[in-house]
Amino acid sequence: MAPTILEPATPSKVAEPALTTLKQTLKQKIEAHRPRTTRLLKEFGKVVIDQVTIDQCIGGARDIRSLVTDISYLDPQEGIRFRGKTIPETFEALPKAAGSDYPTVESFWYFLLTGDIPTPAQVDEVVAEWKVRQAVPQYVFETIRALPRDSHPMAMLSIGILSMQKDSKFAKAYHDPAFNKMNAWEFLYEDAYDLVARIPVIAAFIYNLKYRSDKQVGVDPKLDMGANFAHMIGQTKTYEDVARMYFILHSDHESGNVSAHATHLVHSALSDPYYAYSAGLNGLAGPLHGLANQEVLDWTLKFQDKYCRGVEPTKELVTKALWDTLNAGHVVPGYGHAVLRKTDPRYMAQREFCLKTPGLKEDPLFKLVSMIFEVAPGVLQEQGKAKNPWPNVDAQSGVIQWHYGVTEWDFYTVLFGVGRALGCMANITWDRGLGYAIERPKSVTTPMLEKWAEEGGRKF
Ligand code: HAX
Repeated sequence: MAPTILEPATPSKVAEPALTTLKQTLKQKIEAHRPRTTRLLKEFGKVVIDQVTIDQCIGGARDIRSLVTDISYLDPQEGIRFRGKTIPETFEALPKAAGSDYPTVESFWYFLLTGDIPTPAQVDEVVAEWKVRQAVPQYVFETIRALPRDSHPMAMLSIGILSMQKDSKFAKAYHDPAFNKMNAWEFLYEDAYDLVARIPVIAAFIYNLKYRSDKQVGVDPKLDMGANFAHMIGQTKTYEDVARMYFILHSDHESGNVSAHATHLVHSALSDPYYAYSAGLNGLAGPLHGLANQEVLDWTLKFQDKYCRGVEPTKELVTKALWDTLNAGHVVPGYGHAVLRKTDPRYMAQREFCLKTPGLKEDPLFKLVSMIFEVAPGVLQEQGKAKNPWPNVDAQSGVIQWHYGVTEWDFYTVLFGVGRALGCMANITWDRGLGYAIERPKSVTTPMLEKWAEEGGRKF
């Protein structure tokens, strides 16, 4: 007989997630790191490391040292280091995919999370786990398919990621009495890992939905992430290294850029990774950030159409087109950076890939982009506004995609978003591991700034 009075529900104990080598290593690293953060806070919390000026306050918080991450560091002159390694050192150190000069994305994920170069056996373990985690729930595809087909692919990606929130292991565990500040990261990690494994499958689905008449290709369980992505979007083997290189290069750029910062900020309220990365993707979709790679192609093709009808592009024509862009009040996409003060090493890594890949260096689009590289820094210097006249990652990335037949350039930011997930998810796993606080900087008003300006500074 059914009971007439409902018993109070017994709190369900959160299931202990399995400890793989990666998770075990991460657990040891996080536990070893925690006392360092605690000591800095407790013993040195009031040590001054920066000051804030009015132009930083109005001008996008540029250069204010107020975020911590050990996943990557961006030096204005040298460029990015992932876990202390430059891009060439990273590619050199990690175990390579079978028959490839490039590492698997899975080995890079291990490296980003732990700072350790995984052994081939550890990489195999991650590759195997990745294949289990990459199963995307059917409702994600249905959600994306319900959107107007002319939605931007970044909107589709962001919504697809957000739709998985209902199954967040972190959000579910939050309400369990067994959830606490020490183990919270373990549930975060489960979602983060699921998200990085699923996002390439979702991206490939969007590609096929929008540009290949919804002809979907299932995952091939024999392939690593990069090879599988190539397979799913209908590419041949030659694209596999493009995918591996591209996702690794776009993964992380320390934590102050819009996509990483938005992800960190939203997660700092203990919103789960699906909420957080959907927000990160929404920031990446801006033309001053990740959308710049689409803008570069748009600019370059319009240049060919408008200035080069029946004539070869020349430096004079490129110079004229650049000035026309600047005089119309637009930015030159793919040039400039908020932190970097030299050519982006991610640009150079992709340029080197083009130079060593037969067929690519002869591609007219590559030649044109190289010509822009020769001319644009001088034009921007002459204009005298941009603090950094050199190209960033986005100036080169579209050329490679275009060469391999991925010519739908409004998809390029989605590719960026697949790679950026690795850095953002590694970062918020550590945010939780170290118990970083909810983010909440302080605002001031314009009259306050005016008063402090007249007084020569704020009196403390
Ligand atoms: N073309 C024209 N003008 C530029 C410029 C460019 N490529 N880069 C900077 N400027 C201008 C700025 O618009 C600004 O003008 P105002 O004073 O009139 O506002 C002035 O130069 C000073 O800007 P800055 O301090 O050098 O640059 P910011 O830190 O403010 O902005 C940006 C950095 C990357 C947003 C900027 O360089 C830009 O808009 N570049 C073009 C878009 C682009 O390539 N974005 C991708 C950047 C890399 C990235 O995040 N990838 O995802």
